[in-house]
Amino acid sequence: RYTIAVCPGSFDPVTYGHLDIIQRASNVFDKVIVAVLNNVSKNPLFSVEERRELLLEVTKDMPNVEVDSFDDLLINYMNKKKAHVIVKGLRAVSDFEYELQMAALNRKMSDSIETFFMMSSTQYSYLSSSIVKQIARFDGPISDLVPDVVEKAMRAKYTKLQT
Ligand code: COD
Repeated sequence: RYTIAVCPGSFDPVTYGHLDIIQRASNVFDKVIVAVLNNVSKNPLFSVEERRELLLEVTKDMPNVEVDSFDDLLINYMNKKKAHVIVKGLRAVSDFEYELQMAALNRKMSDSIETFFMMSSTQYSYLSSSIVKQIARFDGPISDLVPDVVEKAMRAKYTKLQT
């Protein structure tokens, strides 16, 4: 059957670590929806609209990848999209406990939905949006961590915040 997978996340902002998982998922599943969570509690650097635009830009050469946002339980969103697979990246053991809990709860809420985990490529295993923000905040080097458009958008944000 035609398999729709969802890569959910905050993507504040998208990094090469996210892109690696999205790209690899797009080689395995028929369609991949990258879904930005509109997470009010997280005090994000970028608005949902800005995060979506950056994701659209960096996935534009992946024909079976769509970008969307949601403000709901992931399971409700999955049902709405008729998607059966959640794709998550696993970086280190520290990701495991939380992901195990979420996968188990999601499964309990909807037993037709499976979570697939992909091991982070080793060169990105240390990478997270929050680490990139810490470095960019103090004008440190991030060109190996995020695509060019994202770097530009971050520099613009922090310049604005400082003036
Ligand atoms: N290498 C590989 N994978 C990576 C990397 C990297 N360097 N960096 C991030 N990832 C993966 C993460 O493991 C994650 O799978 C995904 O990319 C997104 O990461 P983030 O940091 O942008 O997003 P999170 O962790 O803040 O997103 C959390 C969710 C939005 C997925 C989660 O909170 C959720 O599903 N919320 C919806 C509400 C809900 O249903 N809650 C109940 C769940 S039981």
